[in-house]
Amino acid sequence: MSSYTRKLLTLMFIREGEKVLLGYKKRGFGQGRWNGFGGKVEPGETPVEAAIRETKEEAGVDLSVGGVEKVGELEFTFEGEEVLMHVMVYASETYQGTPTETEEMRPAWFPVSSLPFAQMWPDDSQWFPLLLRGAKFRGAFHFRGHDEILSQKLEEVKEF
Ligand code: 6U4
Repeated sequence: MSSYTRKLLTLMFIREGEKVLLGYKKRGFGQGRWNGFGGKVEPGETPVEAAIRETKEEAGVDLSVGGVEKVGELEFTFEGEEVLMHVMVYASETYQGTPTETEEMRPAWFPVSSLPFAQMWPDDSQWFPLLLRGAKFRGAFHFRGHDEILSQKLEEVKEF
C-alpha cells in the first residue's frame, strides 16, 4: 500500500450567466492550460479563504465568503509520485473588479457551450458538466504524467 503526502489546494470558477471565467496558466503547475484560479492552502487559513486570496492574486478579482459555494472535492495522484493533491472546488456567481492579467494567469471568459477542454486538465471535461448544472461532486483521478488518466472515480453528492 502506498502512503501519500496530502496537499490541500483550491480551485475557483467564476460564473456569470452563460459564461465562465478561466485563467491561462502562464507558469508553475499546469502551465499552458486553462483552469480555475487557485493554489495551496496556507497554514492559518481556511480553504475558502485561500480560494478567495488566490483568485485575487491570480485574476485581480474580489470575492465575498457569502458568495462562494463549495461544489466539489477532487483528489489527484500521479504514477510514481507520493503527493496527493486534495483540491476543494468552489464556484462564485458574484465578483467585484475587472479580471486582469497577472504574472501567473491570463483570465478570459468562455461560453459554457464551448469550453477549451483540449487545453484544460483532462479530468475537467468529466466533472465540468456536473459543475455547470449546479451539482456537487467528489472525484479521484490517477494520472500517468499530466495527460493520461489511468483510473478515475466520480460521483455526485448531495452535500459534503
Ligand atoms: P506555486 O506555489 O506558485 O509554485 P503553482 O505551481 O502555481 O504553485 P499550485 O500548486 O499553487 O500551483 O496550484 C495548482 C493548481 O492546479 C490548483 O488550483 C489545483 C489545480 N489543479 C491541479 N491538478 C489539477 C487537475 N488535474 N485538474 C484541474 N486542476 C488541477 O482542473
